[in-house]
Amino acid sequence: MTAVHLALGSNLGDRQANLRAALAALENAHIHILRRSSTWETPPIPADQPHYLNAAILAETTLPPHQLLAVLKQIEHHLGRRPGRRWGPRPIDIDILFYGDLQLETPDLVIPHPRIAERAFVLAPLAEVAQGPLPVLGATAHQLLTRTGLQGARRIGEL
Ligand code: PH2
Ligand code: MG
Ligand code: MG
Repeated sequence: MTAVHLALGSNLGDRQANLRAALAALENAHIHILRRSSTWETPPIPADQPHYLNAAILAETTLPPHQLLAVLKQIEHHLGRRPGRRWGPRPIDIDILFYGDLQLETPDLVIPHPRIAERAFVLAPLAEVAQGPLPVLGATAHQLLTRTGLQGARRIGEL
């Protein structure tokens, strides 16, 4: 079993329902959720799209990284995601933030996720599920969040 941190985002349709459906689909795919963040509403980057709901989870899985990625893509497709522009609006996005303390750089998968340290929409929920120093990065999510500021992210309730 490997501990993985995943980030979830939705800015189309019933955003909260999309996040919850993603959690159920992860459990069905034998990705066992150990901790879940609150739901956060966050300004979109880039700004020309609806606001996002974001969340983060700590889970454990036996799937190797690329198989985990394939399962996440299947779940995204199952929940209505279709190919679109990079950083464009989507009903669901599930990203691998950390996979144990693995460092990986392949064309389709980079771990840790490259932009964690700049993005409050990742760090605010992550800080709720990851208390200690983050793998590879060394700082805690809370410390990184203090540097970025909340960037308009606000906690809106239970996931
Ligand atoms: N995801 C993106 C691009 N921009 N902005 C917010 N607020 N939240 C996201 O999850 C997000 C984004 C690409 O994955
Ligand atoms: Mg993403
Ligand atoms: Mg993604």
